[in-house]
Amino acid sequence: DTSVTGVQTCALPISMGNIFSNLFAGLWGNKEKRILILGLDNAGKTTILYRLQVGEVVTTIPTIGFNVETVSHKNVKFTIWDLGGQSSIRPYWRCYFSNTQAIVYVVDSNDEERLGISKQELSALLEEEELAELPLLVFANKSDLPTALAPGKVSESLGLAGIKNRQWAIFQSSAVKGEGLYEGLDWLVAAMKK
Ligand code: G3D
Ligand code: MG
Repeated sequence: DTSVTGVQTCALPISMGNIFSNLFAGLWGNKEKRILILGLDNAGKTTILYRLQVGEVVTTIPTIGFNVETVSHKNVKFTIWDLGGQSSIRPYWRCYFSNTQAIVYVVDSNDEERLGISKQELSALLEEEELAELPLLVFANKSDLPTALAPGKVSESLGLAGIKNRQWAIFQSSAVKGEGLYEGLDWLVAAMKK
């Protein structure tokens, strides 16, 4: 069982390949939309983005001093940064919130020690007014490692069951093996259409 969801969903078996373009094809017309990919450093965010092969990831360092990575694919812009840094930059998160349609939160399911911090960062994120009601996809990443916690355990540690007023789902993934990513995104696209 690879997923625990806050709504009734089924992960359809889908083949890899060019499926990603198909997922997003014709979803939103021409208006640019944003998907945020966030989580602690070392969770696997950048690896996931490269694994999706949506294009060249561009790193920028705004004057406020944190790395923001972006890649655009059709009219969808993926924006990534590491949480868990200084709280002084938190007000600047908002600079990247406009036009956001969905949140992807990535957790290293082997990093038990930092699950508490990861939970706090997620809670802070979900309190952001501009992100209210947006669907949340959590990747319990690095599932290929023997010490990986089951997604149900990760879900419990993050307190996902307490999330109100948004659709959410957690999928285990291995960014290095390319497992679970499309299943998760398939759920997310369906959630965004609702
Ligand atoms: P971040 O962007 O969230 O900070 P990265 O994380 O994508 O840079 O990944 C951090 C490290 O974890 C990288 O290792 C990367 O290869 C590894 N990693 C990412 N996803 C997985 C996964 O699913 N399984 C395993 N086993 N490792 C993963 P390095 O050694 O390059 O620092
Ligand atoms: Mg990174």
